[in-house]
Amino acid sequence: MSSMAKPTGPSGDESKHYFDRVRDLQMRPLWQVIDDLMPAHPVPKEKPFQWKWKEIRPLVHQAAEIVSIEEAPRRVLMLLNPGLPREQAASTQTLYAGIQILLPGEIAPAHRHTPNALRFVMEGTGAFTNVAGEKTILGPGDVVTTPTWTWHDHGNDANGPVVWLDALDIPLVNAVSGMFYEDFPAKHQPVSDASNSSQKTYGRGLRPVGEHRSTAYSPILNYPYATTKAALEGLPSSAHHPSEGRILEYVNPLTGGPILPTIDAYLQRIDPGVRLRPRRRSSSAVFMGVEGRGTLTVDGQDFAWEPYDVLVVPAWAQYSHRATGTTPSILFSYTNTPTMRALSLYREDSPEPA
Ligand code: 1HN
Repeated sequence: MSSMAKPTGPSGDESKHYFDRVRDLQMRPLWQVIDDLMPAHPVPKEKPFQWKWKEIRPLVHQAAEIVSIEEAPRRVLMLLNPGLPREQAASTQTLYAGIQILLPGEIAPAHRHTPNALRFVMEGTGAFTNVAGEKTILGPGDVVTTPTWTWHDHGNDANGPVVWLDALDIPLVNAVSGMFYEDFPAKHQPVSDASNSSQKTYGRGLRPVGEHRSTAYSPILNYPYATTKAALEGLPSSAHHPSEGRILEYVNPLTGGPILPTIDAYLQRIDPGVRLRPRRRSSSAVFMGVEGRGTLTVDGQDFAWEPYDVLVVPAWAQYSHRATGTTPSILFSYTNTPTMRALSLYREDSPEPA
């Protein structure tokens, strides 16, 4: 908003008395701050940031030596944005990211909460997640949903550790005072289905007739990596996004919309050597390198990434991708775009490079 003429008023002691009195009564003159309240475009508190997997991986594995699953029922190192207060558990102002490790034989007991979650499996094959009675075995690259208020527990029957990225909307839920949490009365909830039936039905363009389930989130529990990657490789070259390359969104097949009510998620592929067009969005995003290597430039800052590095693109930051390896660059990402759209606050554009 443009500056208004600042009214002249009493001066000296009289003026000080006035402003002290205003402050004492829990008021503040709008005219002193209006320009800061309404900048012309979003000025998010989160900063562009990168966590390098080669630096954080040893600490994730050490966590499993330092603390037992009984002491830490979710053994997670949170990825905190340096621009945000540590107690907010925030990677962006609305999104959380953390890395979880579960050793063979361990159980992360069943509970439910209002924050929505999804997971991207990084290391280990054979652990499982049970969400609302459906149990699925996890492998690297699988994307698993844990929608709002669904019971969920994890276990590891495999031989080695399993490590995954947790994506949640915790800062958003706290900002609107929407947090509810409950423990399940047993470590594991009963298994009613262990055959990936949600994937086999809804993931193939089918739906059970007469079923009335919530369309607020995807009915599919596990989007396996092999399937998503094959779809990505099979995309025709005409399906090329100018700023993202070949990109697929994990969707709710009942609506064609985002996988979760507050979070959308993507897998993309950029051919070796390609530099894509800059872009900015009013949503914030978290990217994770999966295969190959690349450089993500955010507001002029270059972040060279390798697999499993995690990167933050703040709201309205201009970013662009470059694939710098000899093999294709594959990235997973999630954003708060569904939240912004629901509030009629989503915008995007592709400014010319500075
Ligand atoms: C949670 O329930 C999980 O279920 C992971 O694996 C991360 C971070 C904060 C609060 C709850 C999980 C979480 C979490």
